[in-house]
Amino acid sequence: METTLVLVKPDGVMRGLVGEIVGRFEQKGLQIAGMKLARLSKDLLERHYADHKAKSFFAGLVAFMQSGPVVVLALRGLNAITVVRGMMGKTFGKDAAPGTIRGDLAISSSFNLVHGSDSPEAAAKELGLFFGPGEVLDYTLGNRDWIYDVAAELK
Ligand code: FUP
Repeated sequence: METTLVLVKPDGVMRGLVGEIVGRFEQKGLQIAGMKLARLSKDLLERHYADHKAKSFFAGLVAFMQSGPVVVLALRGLNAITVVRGMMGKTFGKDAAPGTIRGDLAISSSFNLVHGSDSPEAAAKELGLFFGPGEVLDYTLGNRDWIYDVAAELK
């Protein structure tokens, strides 16, 4: 089982797409282990996007991420990091395949609806940045035994 950090970005919140986006993850079988609405500080975003600090789009990206509230999610499941990245699609909606969140719901080359951690190391870092102690929960989904072949997959 992996837990990954997902953000529904300000364009997703402002366009009323939170339910659609979170619903896709739920329908896939991913478990919501943490979820909250937040306004992100510049300091947090600079730490989150530290790898992009030298890029030309950095200032615009930070401004966009502060332009409205975001939904912060911790999603848990088998291969959750890779599964979520696949569901998001390519970085921008203009390039992303139909069937993906960005491919179905976005067309911009700046606004792209969602963020998802891209590696186990990034997930650990980002979950620590966005969630405080006790905000990511352990519980068993009521339909878990129909999402997974528990005996074979969750040993
Ligand atoms: P992704 O992992 O698909 O979210 O995309 P990246 O990690 O490559 O980029 C992180 C964020 O930087 C993207 F969500 C959007 C932004 N970005 C730009 O605004 N312009 C670019 O040319 C590349 C990325």
